Amino acid sequence: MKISVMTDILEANDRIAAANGEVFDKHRNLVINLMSSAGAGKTTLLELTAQALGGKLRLGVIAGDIETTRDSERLEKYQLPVVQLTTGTACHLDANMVSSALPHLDLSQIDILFIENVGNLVCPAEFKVGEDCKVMMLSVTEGDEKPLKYPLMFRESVLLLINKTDLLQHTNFNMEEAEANARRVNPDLEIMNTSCTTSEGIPAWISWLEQRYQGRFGDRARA
Ligand SMILES: Nc1nc2c(ncn2[C@@H]2O[C@H](COP(=O)(O)OP(=O)(O)O)[C@@H](O)[C@H]2O)c(=O)[nH]1
Ligand SMILES: [Mg+2]
Repeated sequence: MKISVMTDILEANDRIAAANGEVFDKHRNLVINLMSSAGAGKTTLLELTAQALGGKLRLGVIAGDIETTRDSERLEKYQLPVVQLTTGTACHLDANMVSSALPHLDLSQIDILFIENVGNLVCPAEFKVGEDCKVMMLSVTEGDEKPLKYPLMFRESVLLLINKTDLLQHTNFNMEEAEANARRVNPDLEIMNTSCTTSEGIPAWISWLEQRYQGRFGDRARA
């Protein structure tokens, strides 16, 4: 007898993710599952996003980490509702963990909810959490071959942010090679180059978010 433990786990997860998705739809929340390896710049990007978009759209964050409330402390400075999930040993957020955060957020007061996943280039991509879409970051210090080595996250994402472009000159990261590798894995992937230090690409990211929100829910005015 063959027991497909992973299949069962993912099916159970998908059911909870679908229920989360219904809650998000009801509240007109655009939910972005933001993934990367540790240190690529997710929290820094969210800090910049809060500065740029804070007055226009109401943002909220669920931040996942193995330990500590460091990220939520950084983000709370921007007057955002933030819930920190510490996973203990788990290397990703799953739908059940995200569901447990929802009672701590007033979703009716949020337009875009970011789920900053645990820093890991593998596991987070396997789990739906009820998001509208997955967005990933790859920083130029990580290597341009990573899409080929860790294809799932690149395949599952709709947008790839290649971050830390300010450090390009100090690395052997080849931008064209990285983009070609990413598109080999996912031909539909949108790609933007960003630097949270120089703000290169940040306006394009902000426009992308605004358009995604509009495409999903129209104008911000609520029914
Ligand atoms: N040079 C450079 N450093 C960055 C950039 N984005 C983030 N960092 C730095 O990278 C480190 C990790 O960033 P953080 O946002 O905590 O990454 P996270 O683990 O993905 O949330 C911090 O020291 C940031 O200041 C960038 O675009 N350029
Ligand atoms: Mg972080």
